[in-house]
Amino acid sequence: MDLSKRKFKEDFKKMLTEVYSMDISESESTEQFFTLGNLLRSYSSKNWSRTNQQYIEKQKKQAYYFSMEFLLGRMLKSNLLNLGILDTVRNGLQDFGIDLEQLITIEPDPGLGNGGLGRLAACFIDSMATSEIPAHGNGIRFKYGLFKQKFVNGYQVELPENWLQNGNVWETRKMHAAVTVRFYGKVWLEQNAAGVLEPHYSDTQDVLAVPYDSAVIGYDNSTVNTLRLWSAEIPPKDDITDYWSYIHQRNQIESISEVLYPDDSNYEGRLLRLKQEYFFVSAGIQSILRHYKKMHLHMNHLAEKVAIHINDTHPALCVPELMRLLLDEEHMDWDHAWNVTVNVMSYTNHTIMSEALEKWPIDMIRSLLPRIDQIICEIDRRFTMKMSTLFESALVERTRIVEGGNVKMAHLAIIGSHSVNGVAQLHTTILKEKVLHDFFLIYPSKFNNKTNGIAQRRWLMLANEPLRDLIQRKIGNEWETTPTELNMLKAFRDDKDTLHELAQIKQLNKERFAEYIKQTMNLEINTDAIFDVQIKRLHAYKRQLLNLLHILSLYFKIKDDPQADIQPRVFIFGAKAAPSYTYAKQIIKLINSVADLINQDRELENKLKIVFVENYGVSLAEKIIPAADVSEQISLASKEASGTSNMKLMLNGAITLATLDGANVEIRDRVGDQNIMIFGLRENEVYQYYRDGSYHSRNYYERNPVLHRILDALIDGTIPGAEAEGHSIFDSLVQYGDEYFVLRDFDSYAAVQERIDHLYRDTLKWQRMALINIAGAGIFSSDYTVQQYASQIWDVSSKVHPL
Ligand code: 26W
Repeated sequence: MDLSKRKFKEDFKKMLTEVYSMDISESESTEQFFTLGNLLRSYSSKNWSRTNQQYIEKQKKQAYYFSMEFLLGRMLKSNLLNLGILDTVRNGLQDFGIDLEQLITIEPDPGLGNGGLGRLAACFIDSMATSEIPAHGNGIRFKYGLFKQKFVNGYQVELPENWLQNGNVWETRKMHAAVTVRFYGKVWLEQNAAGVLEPHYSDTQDVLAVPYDSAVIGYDNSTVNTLRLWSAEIPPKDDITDYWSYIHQRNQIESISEVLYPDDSNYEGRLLRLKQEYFFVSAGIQSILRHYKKMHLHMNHLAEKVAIHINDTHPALCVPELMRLLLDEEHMDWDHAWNVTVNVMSYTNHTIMSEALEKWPIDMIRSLLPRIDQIICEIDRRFTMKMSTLFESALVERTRIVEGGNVKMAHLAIIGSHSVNGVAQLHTTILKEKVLHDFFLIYPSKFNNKTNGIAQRRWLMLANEPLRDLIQRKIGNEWETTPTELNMLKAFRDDKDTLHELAQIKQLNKERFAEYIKQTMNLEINTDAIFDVQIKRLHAYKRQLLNLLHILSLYFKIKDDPQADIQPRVFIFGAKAAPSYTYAKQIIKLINSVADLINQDRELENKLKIVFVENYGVSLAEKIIPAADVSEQISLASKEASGTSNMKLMLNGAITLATLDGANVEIRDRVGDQNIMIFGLRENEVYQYYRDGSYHSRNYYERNPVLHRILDALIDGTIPGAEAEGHSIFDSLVQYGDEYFVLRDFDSYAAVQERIDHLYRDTLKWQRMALINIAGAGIFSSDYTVQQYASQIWDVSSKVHPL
């Protein structure tokens, strides 16, 4: 938008007076932040309503991205950037003596997600608006986001994250768009006068779903889409007979949108979670149908105007819920309703970890959602009947929805969708050949790949302004909307000045990060050291342990020979563990104890440090990633569906140290073997071990003296404070078979780490690798990913054409 500094300053002063009756000298950061937020709302409001109007007038097909999680991060700077007024506002505020960077910290970081899946949804809505795709987000307005993590004596402690405490400037409560969601009760079918079966309900518990809408502002265009998050409330009543039972009921209902479940890739069959899933699914679909009806088209044509995307299985109830509405409210017959439903729905799988696969006890569904239960059973009946004529019965048994007293949500999503995609090439291949092979036999054409992506606006333009400036000076700014243009940077691969500038920028970012660590953790870190970063959820398959064992090997090397020729390193960790995931929490404690041991040892001063940041999340990622030299992507091959921090770190010039897992494979294809550090078992080797059962981790302990010594350190008192954790982790690796092949991959990992040690000493060579990584990262922009979803899955329009 066009905005002069003079106009902005006027607007800002006026808004401050209107909202707070204050002038600038009296105001504090909080008032200034809310004023700026309100001003941005007013700047985008015209385009927001215009965008919606245009969608209606042109009868545009629209896509709705249903996701339990949207891990947005702070929105102030992102909105300023996308409106094109970041510099104007920064300068204008400066004239008032207000520092934008300080103001930004006033905004709470809404942690409405666990990790990769939630952050992906946030990158997607940014990219959809930027690519002018008519698509919106649909989710839950959790009162409490993912817990705040504290370390107490090295242990993770969880605290509530009350992000709404001071209100959320970006949202608008839309009371007129509220809908009712029904739980429990009895349902029966009766013929009406026209002879059609109609469902009747009694004794239901009704919940009012109230939407809160936020603007999703496109970058450098006039598209403003909507993120709609639902809040659960008690429906208004005018005859309250029992006050206390009313209060009790209200609390019970409000608990539905109270808190995000803190589990990542771990399914727990909690009733409240099932309520949450149905709640936002039912509210979202009802609201979509309401909107559709304004176009006065027949429900048979729904799939021509509406696409619904199921982000992992959490919203899989979309399938029976749309069926319910089409059958019961719109009186369609089963076959037409089913045809419409399958054409509307599409589904993304985000994990092959079997413990993540949702299956709900059918009895639980029957009592909570009686009508949905009937519809699921009917879908299952028709599926098994039809498939039995085409496939062997064992296959039909393995693929049916209701089995062993459980409803398998992935099966429901696959059967009810026209498209099923994985999130990286390798992941999709594993789905087709292994995890979902049975379904691939039945529905080969449903399967497709959409490799994940990241929003380069947040992860480069905002997080790393010095790098953005350098790129702009070298190749202009076409890449901002056509990210593969970053390729042009390759022309500078042998340009010493450019490489030196790159090195300087990295150094600056490292110093900034070091300063932050000094301030927040009172820890000094050597900025000449290699900053070696592993930031992601704590999970055994991601193998933070492998990293830690290697750190211990360096520790012994230096202790044995203080003159050892080792490049100084700072190992940076950021990770939350699910509160119920004991093993992951033990690993956190162990890392913290090793950090204490190493960080307090004067002999290791400036050579080795461990920084385990508390409460890792989007805002911390924005500080760490620009400062990273090495990106640790070391999951056991086949286990990480894609990974997305790998892409963010690459885009910021870190060198990837990786197994050939998830999107790492595609990163390697992009930059070539010389510019990435690959190690470890390949996916086929892992499966070979599974087949022949020939991995015996104890042999590695017994036969490898380096490993032997490191593992002994876990149990012989070398690491004070973590005796119990050390023993339990030792046992998991040596005694109980080392499920994720940590010991098997150790040598290969240590060997590439040593190569990194040497490579880093040649600054020009290192920066050349960094440059090639930055140049190759464009293809991993979520702009391309969503453009592919738009054209290949949703069949909705977009501005930029896919690759
Ligand atoms: C019901 C418990 C539960 C909770 C969350 C099961 C599964 C999940 C998510 C699917 C876990 C997740 O976030 N998966 C990650 O998704 C990212 C985005 O596609 C990928 O980059 C990561 O590799 C994958 O682990």
